[in-house]
Amino acid sequence: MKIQNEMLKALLREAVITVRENYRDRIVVIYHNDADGISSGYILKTALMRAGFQTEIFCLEKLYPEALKVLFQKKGVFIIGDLGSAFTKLLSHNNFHHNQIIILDHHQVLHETSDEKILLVNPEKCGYSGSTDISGAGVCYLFALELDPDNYDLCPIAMVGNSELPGTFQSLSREILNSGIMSGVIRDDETSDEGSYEILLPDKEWYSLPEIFKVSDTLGTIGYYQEGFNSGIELFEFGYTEALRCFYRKLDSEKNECFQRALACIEKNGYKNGADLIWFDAKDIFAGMGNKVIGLFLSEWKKMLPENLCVYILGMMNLEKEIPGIGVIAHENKKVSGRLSERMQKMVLADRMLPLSEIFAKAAASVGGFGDGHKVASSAVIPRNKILGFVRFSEKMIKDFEER
Ligand SMILES: [Mn+2]
Repeated sequence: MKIQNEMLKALLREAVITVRENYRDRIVVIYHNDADGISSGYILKTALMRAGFQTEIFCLEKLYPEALKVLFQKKGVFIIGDLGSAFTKLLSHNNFHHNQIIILDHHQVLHETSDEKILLVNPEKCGYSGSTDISGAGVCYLFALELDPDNYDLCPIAMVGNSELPGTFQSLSREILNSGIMSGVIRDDETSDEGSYEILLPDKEWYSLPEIFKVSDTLGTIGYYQEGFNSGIELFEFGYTEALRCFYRKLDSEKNECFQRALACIEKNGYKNGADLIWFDAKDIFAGMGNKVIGLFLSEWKKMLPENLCVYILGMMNLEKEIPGIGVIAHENKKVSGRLSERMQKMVLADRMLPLSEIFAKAAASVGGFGDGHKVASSAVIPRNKILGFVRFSEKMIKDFEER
């Protein structure tokens, strides 16, 4: 696959050179826990191992400062896949050994970093959209190709990550797809609708791309506190085994039960109405599940809301005190997730209303938390007792924007 964009090409080349020049005895890979993140982690681990680098991999659902403090005690090159773009300040601040950090990501870049120890590889800097053109795994795959063109067999995994993009594949994700079809690791799914694909995994079996996306996402997010991200890596390494099918079905039914409980709670107690936004605090309904579950729930809830509603939709849940693979951290935090009703989504995409990513980053910072995301879907971590502050700040930002 040939990348036409000179700037992106140069960034990828710089990333590979930076790894080679700074490598001593290990590379620490940090990856996100959803389908795109696990795809990123698998691609990085595999490509780096093939190139002869020692790697250690860690899955994080958020760049918690407490987790970064533990991880940065290690010395080495750090590569962060599918998260980090909005958090270069936080990374600089916790990087006390001055390790070299390379971010391979597609989330919105809020400000360019001046820290020379951080290399931010994000196609958004090169004129692409991280919301529609390429995923984190897509970026990791382009990096893997730059490391060695023989890594083209990782293309199916890049497409698992790209499957989180809305609509049909376009731009860079389309080019990755086409190159996979050309090299025979991706094919049309003849049993399904137009635009549906099958991918070849290392067990030499063909699988439905949407199915592998859905399964890896559930393993990593719903199963986060049961180390489902390791099962996700296993899925890419050994295929969709009977044991993984069992685990997936268990997680999926647990999730559905909790969705029913949350919807029943809204039915009974209602939800909160603000100016241009509505919100629901699920509290401990999703205890034991990774925090993406609240975003998934919002997407379900959104489908049931009246069609003419034009609002930002917020959902909250309490966060666990444990970070798998890191340990227990002393925090009393909430996860806030944001989505848009259909009408509001049209407004935001036409730049007639504020993108969620901007609201979440600023509103979270205003109450001592942190947030990021994409225009139409975002998340934040804030102190438990700061929900109202977060909501009020968001409302004020929206109002100021409308009155500008
Ligand atoms: Mn992603």
